[in-house]
Amino acid sequence: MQTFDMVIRGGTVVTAADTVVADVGIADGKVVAVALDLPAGREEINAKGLLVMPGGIDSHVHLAQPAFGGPAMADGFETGTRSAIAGGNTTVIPFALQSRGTSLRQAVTDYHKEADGNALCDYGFHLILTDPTPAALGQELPALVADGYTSLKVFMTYDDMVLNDRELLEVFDAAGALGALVMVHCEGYDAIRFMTEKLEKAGKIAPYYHAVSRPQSVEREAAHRAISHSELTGVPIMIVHVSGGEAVEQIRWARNKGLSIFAETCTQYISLTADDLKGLNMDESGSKYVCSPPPRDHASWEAIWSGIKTGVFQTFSSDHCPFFFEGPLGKKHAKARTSFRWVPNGIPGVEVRMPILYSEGVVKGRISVNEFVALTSTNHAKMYGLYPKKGSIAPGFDADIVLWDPEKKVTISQTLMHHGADYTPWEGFDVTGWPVMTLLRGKIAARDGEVIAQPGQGQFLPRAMSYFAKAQIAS
Ligand code: DUC
Ligand code: ZN
Ligand code: ZN
Repeated sequence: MQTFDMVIRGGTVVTAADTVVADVGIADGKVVAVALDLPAGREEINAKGLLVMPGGIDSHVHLAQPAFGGPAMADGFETGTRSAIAGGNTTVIPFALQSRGTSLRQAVTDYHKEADGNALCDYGFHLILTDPTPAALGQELPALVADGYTSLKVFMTYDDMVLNDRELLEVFDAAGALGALVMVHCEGYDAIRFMTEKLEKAGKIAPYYHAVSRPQSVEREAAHRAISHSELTGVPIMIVHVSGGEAVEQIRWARNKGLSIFAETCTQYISLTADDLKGLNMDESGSKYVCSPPPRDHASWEAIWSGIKTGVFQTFSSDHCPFFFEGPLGKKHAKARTSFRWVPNGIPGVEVRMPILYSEGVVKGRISVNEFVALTSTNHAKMYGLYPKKGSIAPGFDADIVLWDPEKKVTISQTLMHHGADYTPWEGFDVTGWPVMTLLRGKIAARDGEVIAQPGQGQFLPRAMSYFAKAQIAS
């Protein structure tokens, strides 16, 4: 008879497909049984009244990354993954950024030094390709894809990262030949530069003007251009951090045309607005919300929800990109006060992604709990080559599980957070539904707000090819 290291008993097991009351039997870090009335395990967890869901996979986080006009980030791998676990996640996929003039392999080596031995949850890496030399595309990329770095991000803006159209086409082509998935940051470089300089000349330098400098048209134009390049090369792409209805329309149009365009949205685009950047009396507290693309308005929230409900978006991520608010490294450091363009660009959110989507989505009746699981876990695993190891609860999957109290009411506050940043953009935001226990490969990693997992418990995940990119190439 099967023996279990642990049985999670009597909870409501939710996957992307099904909702059933069942016990979950775990052995050697894997789910081995989902059934009624399993025999006793060595350890028993009473999950009555709780949802038993796959641990969250946040496929868009930045840790220990020196970029985005910022000083050092507020999170390295230890605090960032601690925060992830506290928020119900068991896997994150941060980025290994290639600095121009250096090799992709060097970037991967450097980020492993940051992550290995420090991470509390499992992790993979996307590459960020900023220097698409023939060697990078022809030699390094094939070798890295073979080693399990099967996705890469490119930027259409930022001085030190932007690729021109020819370069984008070359990267799409090279990635497509390998079956790697290309993630695209869609905001137009020249339009942003033009607006930034114009605003600064007019003395409009407060954090709020960050949002004015990159309106939806800037995202829409870039999204359309990326889609056109995808069409020309025949290579699927994932448009990340989509912020509003104008880009949604482009993606919907492309998908209706039969193009393989995938898309991600993030917590801030259903819960923050550009008005948050104003701060009190236009002071620098608006910088707490500076991220790119910027949060928009209530109409955009509705457009994003419509995209979520109609399948425009496969993944819902945090784009956790944490900076301090106070201090010489903070968002209001001396130079940042001279113009919005110098405000470190990003916000911390890995810990609140699941609670905010659950509360705004499931509790308010916009999505089903199964869609919640797809958007926060299963689709990330499928999109980024982690399925069927991660992303569901069924025999053979890693026992990465979050026990979720669907009734628990919490007011988000910095005092509850485990991240390294000194603030949360969602201070005072009320949610219903909260993770009460997180299991990583069958071991309790967090319980009732206390993180138990230790640095080094997280394992590096070499990833297979994207299920979606592969499927599209095959068809
Ligand atoms: N893009 C990201 O993906 N994260 C933070 C800032 C940015 O421009
Ligand atoms: Zn980006
Ligand atoms: Zn990002």
